[in-house]
Amino acid sequence: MNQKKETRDRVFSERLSDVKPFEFNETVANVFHDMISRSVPGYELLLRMIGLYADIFVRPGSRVFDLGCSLGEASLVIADQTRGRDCKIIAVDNSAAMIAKCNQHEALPKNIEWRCQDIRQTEISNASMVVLNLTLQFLPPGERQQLLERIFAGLKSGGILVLSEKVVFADAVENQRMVDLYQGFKKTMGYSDLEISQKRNALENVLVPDTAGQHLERLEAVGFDEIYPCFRSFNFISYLAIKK
Ligand code: GEK
Repeated sequence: MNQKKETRDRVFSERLSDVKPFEFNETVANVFHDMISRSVPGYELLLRMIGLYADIFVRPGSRVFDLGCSLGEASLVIADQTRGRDCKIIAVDNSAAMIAKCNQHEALPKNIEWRCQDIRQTEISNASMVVLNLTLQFLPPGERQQLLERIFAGLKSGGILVLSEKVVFADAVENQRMVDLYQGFKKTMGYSDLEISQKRNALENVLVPDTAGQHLERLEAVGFDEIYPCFRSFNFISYLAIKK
């Protein structure tokens, strides 16, 4: 089997008698780059934007937190953009399989610490940048505000939070339209109807999306002074939130 075949996401390609709740286990970690690249419209662009923000906002002597780092792609982009800037990147994920793969990256930048930890336990301080790239949606809804409060408290003045999320829409027609467009997008990326519907079932109650309004309200409530929805594609949105 060649390398390309091994890393193609086929996790939901066969009909499953029982679709279990989605887990970030070794099977998923092995194909995760392909899975997220084909499942999130604009994923590569989001990484480029994170690199741009790092270039502008990361301060020497500060720390960067990549919360729910998966394979560490955002951390690697940030490390590349901030080379020689004396900042420490703390990349956290509670999936041991993901962190094991992070440690296998070639030519690892020395200033990234890969941490297998629940982000609810991560102490955040002296941060000039915190990234929640498609992670908050996996926390129980009742615990999201508390995490954002801790992030805000741990950010230095002038620091930023990048919050990217899948969203739902309060209006049922708009919501269905976006779901249909998103499923159409996944088909253009090579997923079958079976893969799309089985993954959707597996994510039910595991990925619980908020509305864009809920995100805005929460970001304002915790104290962010400037909030920009810098990216939007179907039912995905990414905010740049700045602490004065
Ligand atoms: C990227 N940011 O490529 N503590 C730690 N990690 C968690 C927790 C938690 N409580 N809950 C979920 N995760 C990445 C992509 S993926 C998004 C992020 C997706 C981790 C989980 O193990 C997974 O690796 C990640 O959050 C979400 O830029 O798969 O849609």
